Amino acid sequence: MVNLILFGPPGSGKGTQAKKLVEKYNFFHISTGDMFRYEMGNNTPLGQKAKEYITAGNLVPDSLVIEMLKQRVIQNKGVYGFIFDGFPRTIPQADALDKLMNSLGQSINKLVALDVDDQEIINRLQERAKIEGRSDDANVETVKNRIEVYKQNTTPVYDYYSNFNKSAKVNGLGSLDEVFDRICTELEGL
Ligand code: B4P
Repeated sequence: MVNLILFGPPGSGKGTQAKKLVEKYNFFHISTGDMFRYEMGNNTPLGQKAKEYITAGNLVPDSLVIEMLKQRVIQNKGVYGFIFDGFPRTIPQADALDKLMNSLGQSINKLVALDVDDQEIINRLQERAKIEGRSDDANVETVKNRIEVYKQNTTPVYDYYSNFNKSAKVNGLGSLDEVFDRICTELEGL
């Protein structure tokens, strides 16, 4: 079983590349962003709580994210491998994920980070705002806050897995296929 974290700033291509990885390797895809959008779309109590954070470009509190993630993993523990997209985004989330995987007799094999500069992120998310109308993409100040939150709270997760020689950075610029090939190269030999 291979378990992968797909990492990177907002709009770096995590969700886009996760779909391609699922097609090729049959991973079970868990996107905490997609899960929250589902909850918000259905106006559930969790969705209502998450909405104020997401709309402002802030992280949803760890306790809410971790509980939601745990349930999804445990419900699907027999799969070939998980691809975690947008999780973990903080050190407490990384700790919780490691403990959860340990309790299932598994571990994270690799973290692949997509490297994309701030201006490209802003351009991509402005384009996506026109197509998908996501509340957290439309306002440039909100996008800038998401980038700042990523730098402050989320980049330490890259170093956390570097300590175990599990982190790798790939260039996230270029065509979808070019980025995909770079990620696949990192997965060789796992
Ligand atoms: P996410 O859903 O994870 O949002 P994201 O980072 O914008 O998605 P992603 O990075 O996958 O988008 P993609 O590049 O595929 O999270 C949304 C919010 O939920 C967070 O801000 C937070 O509030 C909350 N949340 C989620 N998880 C959380 C957690 N663990 N803890 C706390 N809060 C959490 O797509 C971007 C665009 O770029 C697309 O339009 C795509 O077409 C385009 N694109 C992709 N690759 C490209 C390429 N190579 N070239 C050109 N364009 C490309």
